[in-house]
Formats: sequence, C-alpha cells, structure tokens
Amino acid sequence: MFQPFRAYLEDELFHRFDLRSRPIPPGLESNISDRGKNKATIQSWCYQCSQLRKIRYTYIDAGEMAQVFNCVIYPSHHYEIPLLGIDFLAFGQKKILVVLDFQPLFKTPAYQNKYIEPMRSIRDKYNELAQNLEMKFYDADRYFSKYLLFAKTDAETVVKRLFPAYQEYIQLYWRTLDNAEILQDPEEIEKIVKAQKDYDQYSADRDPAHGLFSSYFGSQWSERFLYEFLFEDASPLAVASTRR
Ligand code: BLA
Repeated sequence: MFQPFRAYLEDELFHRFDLRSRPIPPGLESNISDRGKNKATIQSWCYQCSQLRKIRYTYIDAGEMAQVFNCVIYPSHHYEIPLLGIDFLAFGQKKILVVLDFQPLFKTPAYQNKYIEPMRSIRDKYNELAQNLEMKFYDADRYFSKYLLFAKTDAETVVKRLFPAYQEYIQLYWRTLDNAEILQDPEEIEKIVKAQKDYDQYSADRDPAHGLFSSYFGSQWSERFLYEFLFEDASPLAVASTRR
C-alpha cells in the first residue's frame, strides 16, 4: 500500500543529495518472520549526506495483515530545522492510520513562525487528513507540530489525497532545508544535539511499535531494533524488558 511513498522518497533523495550509506547494525537491516500466520518481512534503509545526518526508513510487509512505512530524517546538527517524521500504517483495509509531520525541536514562537507556519497552507488543503485525533502514546505538545497530518483513513484516500499531500510536505521540507541557516555557534549546535537526542529518548520510551515488532520478530530483536537502529541515541530504560 505504501510502496509508492517509499519509491517517491527514495527518488527524491537520490536526485537531490549526494548520499552515502549509513551502516545499520548487523542483523537489523532486515528480518523475516514465519510465525504461523504472522508471516512478515521488515526491511530498513539508512543514508547520510552533508545536510542530513541520518535518513532512515523502514517497510514492513505482512501482506493483508499489515503494511507499514516509517521514516525519520534527522538534519545535520548545524541546522535547527524540524525532523521529518512519517508513520503510515495499514492493518488490512479497515484500519489505516497515517501520521506525517515536521517534528519541531523547540517550542518558541519564533521557531513556530519560521518552520511550522509555512506548513499551514498545505495542511488546510488536506483537512480530511488532519483529524485532531487524541494521542494515547505520545504527548501532542512534544515533538509534534500543530499542522501535522494525523488521520484514520481508507485506501482510496491514501492514493487520492495522502499521496499528493505527502509530496507537498516533502517539497516544503526540501525548501526549508535549502533556506536554513548553517549554524556555527558551538552553543547553538550543542542545543540541537541535545534536542535531537531527547527526541530519540522520548520516542524510544513511548514507541507504540514494540508490540508489533515483538509479535513478528520476538522481543529481543525488537529491543535491539528500537535502541540500536531506530532511536540509537536513546539509552534503554532499565525496566525496558519488563515494561510491556
Ligand atoms: C502510532 N505507530 C503508531 C502505532 C504503531 C506505530 C504500531 C500504534 C497504532 C495503533 O494505534 O494501533 C508503528 N512506530 C511504528 C513503527 C515504527 C515506529 C512501525 O517508530 C518504526 C519502524 N511515529 C513515528 C514517527 C511519527 C510517529 C516518525 O515513528 C511522526 C510522524 C507518529 N505514530 C505516530 C503517532 C501515533 C503513532 C502520533 C499515534 C500514537 C498515539 O495515539 O499516541
């Protein structure tokens, strides 16, 4: 269901940036589950370039049971711009959840005006994809913007509405990056390092996907995938293995 989204992103990345592979820890690049009816494959890709220090995306294909496309782009620490976050999930044709956002590092009005307000005109065109759903795992006020796309939707809307919205957000993200100031002040850079690291910790601690990964690939593999690849700058919680 989301393969065209992955292909679009990949094409954009390869044409716009001088990408180098960024290593994925051994054993985490892909996996195949054959647990009875839970047949699933997971595959991940990771790149870097001078402007973007970590570009990672993952596709889970469990046929009709589940299709997931998840991506985070972390800009270089010289840019204060938001992270690009994508989480598209389809569990059969019935349950489709899509989230797309420029994930802000800071909450000041100046930051908001500079990096989030430009999303507004796109967001307003795609009202049906911005449903103000309640968040159960995350705090909507941390690392999410007020113009995120967040919707429970159907396959037709994914093709007809989400795909064009996705392209517009990605194009805006490239413009944001093109226009971003390259920061040189070590103190400013240090603030960005910390904010991106906090994002990893926050996200790893709350990630709602652990159960999904565990059901297919086991909890040990899932824990490694979460802390060694997806959110590698996070430290595992002491209670991680017992928390769920
Ligand atoms: C929700 N994301 C979810 C859920 C799952 C995932 C299983 C719960 C769906 C449900 O309600 O049943 C899946 N999360 C993943 C996967 C990965 C992951 C597969 O990290 C990694 C491969 N999540 C993100 C990013 C964003 C994001 C980058 O990883 C930002 C756009 C958002 N996911 C997001 C939000 C929800 C969600 C806002 C709803 C959670 C809530 O209700 O609090």
